[in-house]
Amino acid sequence: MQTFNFIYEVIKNNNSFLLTTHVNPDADAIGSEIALYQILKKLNKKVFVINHSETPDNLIFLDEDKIIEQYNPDIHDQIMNSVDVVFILDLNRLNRTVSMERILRSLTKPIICIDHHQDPEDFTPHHYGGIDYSSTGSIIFKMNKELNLVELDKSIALPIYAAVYTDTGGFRYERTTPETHYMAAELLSADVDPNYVCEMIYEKSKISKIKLLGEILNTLTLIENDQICYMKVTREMFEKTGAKDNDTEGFINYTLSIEGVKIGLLFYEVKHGIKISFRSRDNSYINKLAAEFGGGGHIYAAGARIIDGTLDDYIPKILSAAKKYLKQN
Ligand SMILES: [Mn+2]
Repeated sequence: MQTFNFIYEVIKNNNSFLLTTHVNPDADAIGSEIALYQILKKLNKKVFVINHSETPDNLIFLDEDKIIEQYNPDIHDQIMNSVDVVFILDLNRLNRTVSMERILRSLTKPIICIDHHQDPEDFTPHHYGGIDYSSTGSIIFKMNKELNLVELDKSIALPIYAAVYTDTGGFRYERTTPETHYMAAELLSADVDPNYVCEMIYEKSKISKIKLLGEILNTLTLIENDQICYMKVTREMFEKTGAKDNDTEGFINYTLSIEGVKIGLLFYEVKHGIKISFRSRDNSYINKLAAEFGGGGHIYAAGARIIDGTLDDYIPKILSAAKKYLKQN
């Protein structure tokens, strides 16, 4: 079993840290950053949290002190060059940091990756976590506990709870274990209100988002004896409803919520090209389908982006490729 001793030494022997995460951050990404920020601050370290993307509206409650900055090379390259250590959280490919990838690759200081995705890219020798963990937040929790770094108070427990709660789909997904619930019990004991977290993340939608959901559900189509379900979202739908790009978070889950559906796909038209979300169940290794189109992710949840691709070109190609992944069963 992997220990966190190297991280202990790195924290002990250094003073300044940069934390970052993936494009379009979710609650696991933001929650892990804020929790690790709080841990390091309590240890009297200097900490910067810099992301490619802005924090989605429904996660701003995790960053009430506005710790997270959005990457601007003119301001942040100097900081990134000067910090002692970089922590990269909740991502397995450095290109998931988009505009920050170039500078991250140029750094010669220790980079520590804490993540739970499949097949991590070899951009550092220091990877912690792995696919047995339900969330990156749960790795931070375990690390803090095993290394006895700081006391688990609400400022750490709340972002970790948000990370764990969302990445397990509200304690529903496969990697939800007795340990997940023991951890949740400890987090709630640190004064986290589960109802508040759920309400802030899932129950503060703008009407524009729900209208966009309506538009997207209107495109829902079932093929291959109703085993593959796909939907699409176009720029026109955003214009019509006034919704924002990150409002589509979680919509893909409607595909797998239909009885008998084994593969769910959501095709997005983005400013440059298209993006695809892939979901599956029953041993359909959907990350391999994503990889066919230059993407990746978890076994049952993956994504891809095709610059210069169009929905009309790629929907038929991807649907045709998706059929192979049903036959594995
Ligand atoms: Mn995650």
